[in-house]
Amino acid sequence: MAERVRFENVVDGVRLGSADGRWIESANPFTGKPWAEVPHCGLDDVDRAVDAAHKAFVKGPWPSMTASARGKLLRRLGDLIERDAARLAEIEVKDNGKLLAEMAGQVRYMAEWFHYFGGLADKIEGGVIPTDKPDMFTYTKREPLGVVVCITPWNSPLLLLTWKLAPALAAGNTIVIKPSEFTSCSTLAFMDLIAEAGFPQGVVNTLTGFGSEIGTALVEHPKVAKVAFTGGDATGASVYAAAARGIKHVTLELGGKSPNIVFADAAIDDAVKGAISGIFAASGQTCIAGSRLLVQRAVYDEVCEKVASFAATARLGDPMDSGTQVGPITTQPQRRKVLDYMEVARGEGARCLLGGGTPDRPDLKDGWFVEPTIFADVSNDMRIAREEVFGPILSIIPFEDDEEAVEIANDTIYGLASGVWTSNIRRAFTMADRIRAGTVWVNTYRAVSYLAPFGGYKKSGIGRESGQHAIDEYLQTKCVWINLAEGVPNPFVLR
Ligand code: TXE
Repeated sequence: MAERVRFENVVDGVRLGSADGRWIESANPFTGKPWAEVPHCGLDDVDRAVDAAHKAFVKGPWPSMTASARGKLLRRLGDLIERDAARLAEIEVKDNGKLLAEMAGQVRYMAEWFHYFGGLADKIEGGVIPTDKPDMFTYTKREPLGVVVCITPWNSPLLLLTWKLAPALAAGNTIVIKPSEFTSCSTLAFMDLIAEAGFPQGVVNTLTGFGSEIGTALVEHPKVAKVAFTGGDATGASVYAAAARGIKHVTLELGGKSPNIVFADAAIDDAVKGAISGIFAASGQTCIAGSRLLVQRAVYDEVCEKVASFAATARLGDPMDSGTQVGPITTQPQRRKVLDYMEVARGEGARCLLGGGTPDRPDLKDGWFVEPTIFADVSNDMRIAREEVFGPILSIIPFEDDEEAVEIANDTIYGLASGVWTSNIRRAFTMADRIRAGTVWVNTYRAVSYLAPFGGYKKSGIGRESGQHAIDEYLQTKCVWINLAEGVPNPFVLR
């Protein structure tokens, strides 16, 4: 048996396995073989992690630390991420099979969130309220919520953690991180940097294990104040229901079936590249995947042909190689799901322009690959146009005019992202107004930033991550009334 790397949790500043000594194997999607193991936590471990976070919230150095000192810790963490980005990215690739080129850039970019929210930490201000009661001095304070649980998925574990962790810590909360059972290693490695940056013990804790075993107990835990979740919509709904039972705050970042709309007046070659990056980057395993390509009939044949021939040149291979353009699917169940959707699309009568199965190459046989796949002549009522696949399958849907484009774009339960390709400025603004989604990209796709809010309309989620207001998701407002008058006039009458 090949040597396995063992990663342990961090609870109250101490590295440890699960209470009952069980482990979960973590497999490399390119080799199909386990390469590491992480603790298989159970219900006892849930209590241990939440208790540590709760203790750190109510006593010790964290609650009495100034906001400026907190900000400094976050900025130092950002610096350490810059230093260690290459190492963390390699761990991430071994776990999730995404391209090293993309992961290295992504991890380096994560530092910006910690620098930015570190800067915001001491700009959280309340206000003085000029109330109608002249003898009262009334002011507001904005305070942290308490223990925040960050539940992250397997597609971009560290980046999606960062979107939660940076604002939550800047606001003064303490944390329990529950990473995906498929990709916990990079999060556990990242915990070394939390310690090195100087965060007090118990401020950030981790809890690895299966969501189905410990997820509900964690969300329902009475000492948890908020859950920040990214994942599938079915799991998101059950997290929301569990949080509701305990009246907890939530942010949910869920799935998408995002429309990427090409008008006949667009720069077609740019639009083709936008369509490719919208669906084949990260092997389509992103919540913002532009999985529905809406193309105006006048350029429909041309766009279908160009997208298919461009995608046909994609180089599948080892995600660690700089020449690889498409890597494997992260998990075996997800690969099965993607392949099943190919059958669904065929059964519904969609026309397969490219791919449609697994690559027939001996060097890829151990990895969890599927071919970049394109279906044309899809209609928006087909399952392939309605359900999130989360893989490299593009559905191309024709439309006649702006009205029909808007109708098809919005005819979805989701509303996470969208793209519009046009050279008409009026059309660009009008589409941006009319598309019901949290992000609209015009003549580009997949741009995100620590400065810009991100989140979903409709079933794509609740709340926003990144940007100034993301910190509000981790704060609550207290109103303080100071009576400056002498005496209490009439205790039986509300003033
Ligand atoms: O994700 P889950 P899965 C979509 C995508 C994918 C589908 C299923 O379509 O095919 O979801 O993926 C934890 N209480 N996305 O099943 O279950 C789990 O351990 C609390 C979109 O892998 O949503 C993991 O840490 N937590 C997406 C996290 O939830 C629970 C990214 C996400 O896993 C839990 C990933 C429970 N009852 C998948 N059950 C995106 N929006 O980017 C599981 N978990």
